[in-house]
Amino acid sequence: MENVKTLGEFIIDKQQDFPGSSGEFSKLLSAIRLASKIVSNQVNKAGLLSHIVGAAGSDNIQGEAQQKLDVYANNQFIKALTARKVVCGIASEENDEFIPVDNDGSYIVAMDPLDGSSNIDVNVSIGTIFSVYKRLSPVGTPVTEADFLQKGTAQLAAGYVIYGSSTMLVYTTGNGVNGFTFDPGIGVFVLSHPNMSFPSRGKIYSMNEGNFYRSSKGVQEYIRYAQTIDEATNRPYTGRYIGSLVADFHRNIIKGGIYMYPATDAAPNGKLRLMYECNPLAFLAEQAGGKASDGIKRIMEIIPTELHQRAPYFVGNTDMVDTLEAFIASKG
Ligand code: AHM
Ligand code: MG
Repeated sequence: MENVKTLGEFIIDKQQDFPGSSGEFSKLLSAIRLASKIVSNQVNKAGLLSHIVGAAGSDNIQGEAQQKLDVYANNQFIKALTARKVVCGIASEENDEFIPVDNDGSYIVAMDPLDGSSNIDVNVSIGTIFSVYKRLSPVGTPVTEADFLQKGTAQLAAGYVIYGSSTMLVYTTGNGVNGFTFDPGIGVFVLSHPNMSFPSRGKIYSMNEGNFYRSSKGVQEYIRYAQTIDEATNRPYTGRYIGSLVADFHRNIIKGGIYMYPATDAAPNGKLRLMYECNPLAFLAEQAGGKASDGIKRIMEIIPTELHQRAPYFVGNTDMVDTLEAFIASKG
């Protein structure tokens, strides 16, 4: 194969940009790469494997039913990250408390091991979301909750894996966004989408519009704006909602658009989790020239007070998020 750059090679190249680095961070990314391959392999045959499809019979801390594949993916990522001895702790959407790992590890990982799990049983795209921080407490001591409760701006890396018509791993270390497609024939991720960025103009809006009347006036007005015919501004926008954040985000970064999960009467802080979903995709969005907001302020500036905290979430093309914020500022 000519001109093919694998994720493994890419990680090594990037490590050489930091002479003297210990390689710990590369090991961490390799662990994520390995777990992604294992989960991808199971996702691809989910319909065949009764031990992997369906409810696990347990709830996570948010009271949501865990799927067997949620639990499986969680275990695989934890196992891979633990084996490399570079992570001191892991916080997962599927675990009530953070998991202390290795006192000598320098990094912490926050993750949603399988996002969009209501789509597993119906063969629709799902994903993994991850975020990496440097610990605050000294190496060699037990990890503390304060190590996790850092602002999104402190992220060293963030990314997602989409298990779609093909599997892709997309990540940033704060130097642009790169996407790698998994080639199952040779078992490697190949750089397929270098330097990803939102197109200059977006025309897709993604929201569960069943929540329309539960949303604030500002959000309702923005949706009406999105549906209004105005050729000069490319409207009406196209409505697309998969119900898998990773898949909706991935489409929007490629085609241009805004994803919205607002606060609702039923869920005053929205549904999505700041640390596992909002912050990592906010980091990617900003690195791709986009923006992420809770409707008023920058997502990555929110100081988390608890691991499983939620936030209203608007992410996508900068101009679209700006307009949405303007509607919220004037209508609430
Ligand atoms: P999950 O982490 O339990 O899968 O929940 C997050 C998912 C997102 O992927 C998706 O965008 C959203 O929940 C869909 O929620 P809704 O069904 O309320 O539209
Ligand atoms: Mg999720």
